[in-house]
Amino acid sequence: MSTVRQVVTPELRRWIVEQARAGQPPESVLAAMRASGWQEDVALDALETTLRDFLREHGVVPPPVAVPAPRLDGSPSVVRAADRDVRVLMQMQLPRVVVFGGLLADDECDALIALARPRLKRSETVQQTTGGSEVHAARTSRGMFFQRGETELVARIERRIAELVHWPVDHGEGLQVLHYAPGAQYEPHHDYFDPAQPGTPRILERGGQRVGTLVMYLNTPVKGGGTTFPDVGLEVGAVKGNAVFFSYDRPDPATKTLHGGAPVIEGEKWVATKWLREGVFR
Ligand code: PD2
Ligand code: ZN
Repeated sequence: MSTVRQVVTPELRRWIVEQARAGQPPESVLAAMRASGWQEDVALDALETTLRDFLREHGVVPPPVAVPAPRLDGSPSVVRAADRDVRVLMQMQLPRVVVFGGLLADDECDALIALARPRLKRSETVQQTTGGSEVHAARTSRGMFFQRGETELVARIERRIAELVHWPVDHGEGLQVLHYAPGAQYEPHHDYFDPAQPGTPRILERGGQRVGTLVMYLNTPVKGGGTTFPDVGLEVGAVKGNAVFFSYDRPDPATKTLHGGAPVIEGEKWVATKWLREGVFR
């Protein structure tokens, strides 16, 4: 068996675009490439990169935009965020991920849980086909949203986050609190809205794309419940008061920000998520 890797030719790329234009589903394009002798991995790679470039050239995948970003030049161990010193525990460039220690005080975590608990409902996911929302099996947690600035505590945390990642308070969605019972998880997903989905334009009317996420841990599960980034084999442990921040400068898997909530094995898990938009979220 030959191990020489085949090279994708411009002719193959043109042919792939023609097939896509003719409405052929990717699986049949792939099958046709395999039948004419293309190696599986080369065919898949050609399909993915050709279609991605095609979508970008045709304005379906927008160019990179400015994103929220903590200022970590000089690798400080602590950064000041409004009223609090926050530890920097880990950072990564691609995906852009920063893990913070002590973003929230223990009593702030407890107070958020107490405020959220009576308002929890089965979590819904934004329905990208229509722009509405739906209950989804991939998300077995319960959740609720605060209004931005709803209480003095929520407003204080929002100001802290805004200073931490240098992004205006009014570009943030309302804080979401999620509760995971044992066995509950959040399967890997991207937080940005897929530009290819028909419901996305309606979602983007309110503040544009999501460009960053901050997941704050409100308790420490006994086992499980970390936040995973499968593209890079990273798992951030859920530790009370800590937080994981990640940003994505375009709504594209190239940002490597696929992430999920690992199943809670023992104990329970509470998080508060702040999603940040490109523009003012109303
Ligand atoms: O709770 C988590 O770890 C988690 C994982 C993936 C939260 C989110 N996504 C989110 O709120 O977007
Ligand atoms: Zn997420």
